[in-house]
Amino acid sequence: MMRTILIRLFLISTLSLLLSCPGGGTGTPPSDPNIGLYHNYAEIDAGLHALAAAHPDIAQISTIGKSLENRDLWAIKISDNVDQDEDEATVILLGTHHAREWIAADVPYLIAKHMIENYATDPAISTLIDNAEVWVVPMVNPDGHQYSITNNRLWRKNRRNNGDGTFGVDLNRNYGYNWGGPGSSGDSFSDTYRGPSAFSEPETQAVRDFVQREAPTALISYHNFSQLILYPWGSTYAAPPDEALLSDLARALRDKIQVVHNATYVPQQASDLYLASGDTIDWLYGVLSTVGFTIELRPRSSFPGFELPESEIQPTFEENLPAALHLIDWAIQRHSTTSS
Ligand code: 0X9
Ligand code: CA
Ligand code: ZN
Repeated sequence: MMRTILIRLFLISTLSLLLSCPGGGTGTPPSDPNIGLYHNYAEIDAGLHALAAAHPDIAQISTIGKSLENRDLWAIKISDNVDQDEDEATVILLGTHHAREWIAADVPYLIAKHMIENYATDPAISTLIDNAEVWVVPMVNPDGHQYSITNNRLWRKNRRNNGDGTFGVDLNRNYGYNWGGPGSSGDSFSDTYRGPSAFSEPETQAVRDFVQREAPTALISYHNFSQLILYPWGSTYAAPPDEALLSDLARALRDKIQVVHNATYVPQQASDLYLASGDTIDWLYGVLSTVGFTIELRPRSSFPGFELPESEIQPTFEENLPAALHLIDWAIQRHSTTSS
């Protein structure tokens, strides 16, 4: 009798543990805001400022707006004559729209750091920086990221108080192209809640205004997980007008990633993963006709899912660096043939 109860208790607690952690890990809130080798908001803030202070000739800090909880959305611009807006190709790297996707902040942050710190010694990098304006915004959703550290490791959305007892809007369903279409939810409790209207959130408004101002030639939005390189469309199965160009570029990025640590990232149209409406890349491509990719970083599968061990930060950065550099190089070529 006692044994049956114990077994039952064991089964119930195991089951509820599994249910509470769709990412496959423990899902327990870390008590310490220090997240080891991952960078929290304060560390990225300080790190970006230190980089700009040490390399004022090629790196400049600015804020593109504020989050709902009033955190600055920091951007670092990397270019020669960094204080001038030159007629050069512009490439934007965006990180962490989704709170629990910590690696998606570290990868663009480490790419920015690497480019700045190797400008003086690596001719391939100095050529790119001399001919392009690279903007990196490592954390589009700092409020959610912080909440995923302090309260709920698997939090996804921002921290909007929806006024009905629920919190959060999915920033990657809040952009204003085909907003409200398939693969987004009108239910405020849902993890893919699109918000009350397109661009209802200060974070997506800030990205919209910033991207429109800078008019990039190409953009990457980092997410995890699954190891995918996704190109538009995401909200329809229809082929994008530039399908050949987009799939060729996605395969080139795949190859650049693969040679580093032999990791497989699969290039595909975003809707072939699943339909989702209101994401960054569909808006970018649909409204501005700009080439963009969602890169889903490590790991490959739901074990360990979002809870990627910190030992994988460095290799994930290393394999994504040459892909980002390749896209910058591509943007420089494209800019030189489309302008003048
Ligand atoms: O669902 C998302 O927003 C992205 N995946 S994640 O697991 N990081 O949340 C993918 C967005 C890509 N767009 C489409 N599939 N339409
Ligand atoms: Ca410049
Ligand atoms: Zn994501």
